[in-house]
Amino acid sequence: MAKSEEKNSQDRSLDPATQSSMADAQDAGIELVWDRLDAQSPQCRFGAEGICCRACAMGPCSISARSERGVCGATADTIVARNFLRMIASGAASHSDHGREVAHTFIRAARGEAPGYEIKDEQKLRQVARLFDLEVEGRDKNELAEEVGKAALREFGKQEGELTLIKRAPERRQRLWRELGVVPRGVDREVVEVMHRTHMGVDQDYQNMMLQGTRAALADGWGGSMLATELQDIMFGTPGQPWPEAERDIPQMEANLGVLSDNEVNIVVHGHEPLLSEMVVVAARDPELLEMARQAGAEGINIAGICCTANEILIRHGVPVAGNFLQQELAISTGAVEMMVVDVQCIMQGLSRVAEDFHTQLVTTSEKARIPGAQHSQFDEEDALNSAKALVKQAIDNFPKRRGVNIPADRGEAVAGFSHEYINYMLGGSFRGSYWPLNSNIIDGRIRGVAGVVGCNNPKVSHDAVHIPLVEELIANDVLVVQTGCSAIASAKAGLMRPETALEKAGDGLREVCEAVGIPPVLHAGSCVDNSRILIALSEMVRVGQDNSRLSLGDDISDLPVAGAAPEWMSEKAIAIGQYFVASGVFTVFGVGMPILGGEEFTKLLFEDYADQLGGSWACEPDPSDMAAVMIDHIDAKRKSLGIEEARERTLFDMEMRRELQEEG
Ligand code: SF4
Ligand code: MSK
Repeated sequence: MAKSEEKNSQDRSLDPATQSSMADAQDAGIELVWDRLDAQSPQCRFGAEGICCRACAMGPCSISARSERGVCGATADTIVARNFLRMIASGAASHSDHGREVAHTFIRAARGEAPGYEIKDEQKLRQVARLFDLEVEGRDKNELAEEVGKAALREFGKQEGELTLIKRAPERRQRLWRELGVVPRGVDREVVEVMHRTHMGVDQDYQNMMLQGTRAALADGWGGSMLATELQDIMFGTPGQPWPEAERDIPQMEANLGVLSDNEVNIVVHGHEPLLSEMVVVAARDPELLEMARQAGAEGINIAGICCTANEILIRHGVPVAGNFLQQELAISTGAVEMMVVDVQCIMQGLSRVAEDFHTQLVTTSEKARIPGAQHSQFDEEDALNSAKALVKQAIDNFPKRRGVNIPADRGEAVAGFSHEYINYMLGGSFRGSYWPLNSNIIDGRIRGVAGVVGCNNPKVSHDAVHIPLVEELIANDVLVVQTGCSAIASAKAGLMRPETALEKAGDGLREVCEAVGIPPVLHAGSCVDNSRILIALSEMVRVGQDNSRLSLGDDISDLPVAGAAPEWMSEKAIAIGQYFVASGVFTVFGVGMPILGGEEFTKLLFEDYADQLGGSWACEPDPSDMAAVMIDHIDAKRKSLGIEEARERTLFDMEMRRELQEEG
């Protein structure tokens, strides 16, 4: 990019902490993700449109006016479909392998072979055991947990039949999936079959391929991801559930680089699996280690998170969040991080280069994810607490090596951890917990609908600058927003999950409901695998209406006035999530751009035909206001079909209003 076109930190991010840390890093000559994007620009058009194939050594092939087919004769739609399916497979594999690791640890915890881990949520253990048709009455919790863990593991390797948790979906949805032949058998089987079908010379009908893509995506949402969430809740506690009863509440927290401490040992945990980070949180409270920190000149030990490991420990322990995806390098560049402990997924290799310029020790902990230049300390779940303590001790030893810190002051306050169970409790109380108040408020129009806003950051668009205006516009239009992943962190930083601030920005109806119930209009539901919580919540909204016709919002998820969005997506996991939401009946909009537009027929299938076939479809709208518009239009159309529409204007945001909101915020 020519110098005159170079963007400054204000163009690159909406977030003031990111802007100032980025400017400092630029002054210090530290290479960041944005610099590497510039070096890669202009990026390959064929890749961006999904019409590049390197599935065999006759290629690589790309589709253009000059060559409309690959060497083997593959069309643009076939190539786009292959690439898209492989993204789904990778995303589903990542979430599901996370779930598999949790299941292994779960079984060891139940057997007493993993000291430090325990079965905390017995109520949820029994609920999940019933889903697997296990006998629960009079069973010892550890014995039952071992059976649940084994049943969960079997879901990955099943060859025939149906994934068990599919039965949590509304009946009509299950029937549709059976008619289409897309009910997943076993998680691993569906991922393997995608890889087979997309091999050179196998499936060459994009519609047929996408049936398998749908099956693999459903194996993620209603399989691997849902198992990860449920087993983690049972082991570490369901957010908002009582352990002990007196502590029933959800955590208050702070988010942004400003949570790093200039006088404490800072350990940043980053990635997705909470198995080790849960133990790091425990180790950081150890009196011996705290004393050791004091002797090293620090006032304490501060644990903060990045990405979804952050979300996992935040929603259960209120541990602060240092930032979302695009802030990982900036956290190290503050000079205040003694150690960054990473597990799997969304960890940039660029971290090791930034860490070289500072005293920060970058530590990989999973056999599956090593980084040249980083220390590898294999996490041993059978000795997890001692593994965690050894890392904390090493971080303390690193504290005196600091060479000056520069931490931006910005941090946002939030409440977080709205599990499906907690929302149920908040709406209806512990004895009659139910979604009926939500349905009722949607029917009477106070709440227009519900939106799931999830996903990553992407340096191709200004950081957080699509998430925040979108969420603001949705709540101003009385749409209740549920969030996960880095999108949730964006809203937490911006104060949108702080009830008082957020309520000022909500429409009158939504504000009234949130004030009455005591929740913010933007709910943090957890990490990327916790998108499965949203599937369960949507199924509950259908079920409540089926139990009581006065509260009916139809008999399938596709009838509900809801929509989904991943405004700044970047990972293959986001594509898997998008497809399982669409296949579950949810209209889902992606920002940034989608690598399918080079396949006209394929794009039509996803953007148009799916509305009839699956009851949910994809859209792509990079601008936040356009994104809000299509989501609200969809919600209004569903309200009309349900006969609960009222003529109402959409509150449109122009630049002036946006500026005012930023200033107020
Ligand atoms: Fe080219 Fe066909 Fe080989 Fe793909 S599979 S690289 S389109 S020859
Ligand atoms: S961490 S998948 S950048 S949301 Fe789940 Fe964030 Fe996206 Fe990773």
